[in-house]
This record gives sequence, structure tokens and C-alpha cells, in this order.
Amino acid sequence: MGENGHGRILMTGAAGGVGTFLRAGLPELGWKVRGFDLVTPPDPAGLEWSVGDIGDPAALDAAMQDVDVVIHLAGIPSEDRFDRILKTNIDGTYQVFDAAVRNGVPRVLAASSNHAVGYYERADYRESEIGVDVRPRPDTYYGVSKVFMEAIGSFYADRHGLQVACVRIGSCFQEPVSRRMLDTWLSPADGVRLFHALATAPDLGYEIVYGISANTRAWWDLESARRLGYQPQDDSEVFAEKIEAAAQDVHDPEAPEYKYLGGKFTTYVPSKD
Ligand code: 15L
Repeated sequence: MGENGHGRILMTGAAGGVGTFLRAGLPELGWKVRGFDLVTPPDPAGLEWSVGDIGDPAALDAAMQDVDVVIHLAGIPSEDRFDRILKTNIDGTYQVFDAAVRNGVPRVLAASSNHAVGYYERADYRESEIGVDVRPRPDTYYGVSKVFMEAIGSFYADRHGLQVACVRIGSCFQEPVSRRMLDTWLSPADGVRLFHALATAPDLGYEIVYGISANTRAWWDLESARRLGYQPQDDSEVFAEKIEAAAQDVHDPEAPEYKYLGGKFTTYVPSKD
């Protein structure tokens, strides 16, 4: 148990971008965090750490001992060749969910992505916000792997009673750096608040939530996240003037970057090598 009695989190991909924010913030809220990644970062700051590959069931079994919640962040973080996505994001995610069930870990919080629904158009949601129950419309093979993640989470929740939340993360960076990110930004502090809320939510069955801050310009429905206890504190609007001043181009609402929920991912084609 952590200081406030929340228990231990195993965080796959803990050395990555989102993992670095979360492993810095969650211990302050009373969690013990055990990182799991291919590498040890230079700053594991007193955390438990397991070096391993999510493709290796034995490494996962060892890392999942005495764990209360898995936060699964590991994977290729953007578009890539299908064979690579298949191995790391699809098979790797299967391995993580399977190891959680095998080792009796009750709850998995998985980093899905806005790219699971990236082909939805902003113009169709002028009067409303896009919900979590729309048909998946992945914008890349990467997005397809996130739809798989949501599907195996649902399957294991129904089959094994695993408690699962899939977070369609927007853009989790220190600051938003483009007009699109004024919609999609998840501040690091709100990221910590969100994952803490999901880790502690009572009676979690299976849920999909959007992972963004309380952004004035957002058109994604935060109802499911708020219902589970998420109270975002940040709003990208404070960066709006800075972003507009730095923008080189004239704002074009028909440009994929702005038109689609998934932005430029909708037109990106990975290289063959
Ligand atoms: C993602 O899913 C990526 O992992 C991240 O690097 C960003 O590109 C983000 O989406 C985004 O849509 O901004």
C-alpha cells in the first residue's frame, strides 16, 4: 500500500512521454509505482523498475506480482508499418491483458487514443460533443491497434470480470503546440488526475473515456470520465494567443489537421522500411 493506502500500480511504457508524467505525479497521490519498460530511464527517482518487453509473458508475470492496477502505456506511439504495429501494439496489448488476468490483477487502465476515432469530423459535432459510444473510425494502423485494445478490454471485462478503462488520450504534452491541440490537449497534471480517478473509481466494469483537459474549444464528451471522478483543472485556452501568434499558416478549416478529430494522422502514410 502507498502512503494513502492506494496500493501498487504497474506501469508499462513508464519511460515514455505519458509514462514520465504519470510516474512523477501518481506517487504524490499515495501510489507505489513500478515501472516496466525496455529501458530504465535516467531518473527512476526511487521507483521500483522492471526492465522487460511486453511481448515476453514471463517478464510480465514477474512484474505483475503484488500489483493492484496496471496502467498500460507501452507501444508504438504513432503510425508505423502494420507488421510492427501488429507485434508491439496488438500482440503486446494482448499479452498485457492476459498477464493481468493470469496474475489476478483486478484492474487495467489502458492508453487508447483519439486515433481510434480519428476520422470523425469536427463539422458534424457543431451542436453536440462526440461521445464514447460512436462507431470506431481509426485513422491509421496505429488507430486500429487502439480499437483492438478497446475490444480486448471489453472481452476480458465480460469473460473474466476484469475492471477496465480505456482512455482515448488526446495530446498529452507539457503545453499545446498547435491549433488542433487547443482541442486535444491533456495537461500532465490532468493526466495524473484522470488516471488516479480511474484507478480509484468504485464499481468499475468496462468504460471508455476521453482524456483531455477542460479545454474551452474541445468537442469531446467528458461525461464518462467525470462520472468516474475526473475533475480536470486545466484549459488550453491560456495558450491560444501564443499559438496563434506562432502559427505560420492561414487558418484553413478544411485542412485535415483541423477538419478531423485525428488531425494529420488521417493523411499520413508510413514508410515501407
Ligand atoms: C497519439 O495517440 C500519439 O501517441 C501522440 O504522440 C500524439 O500524436 C497524439 O496522439 C495526438 O493526437 O496529438
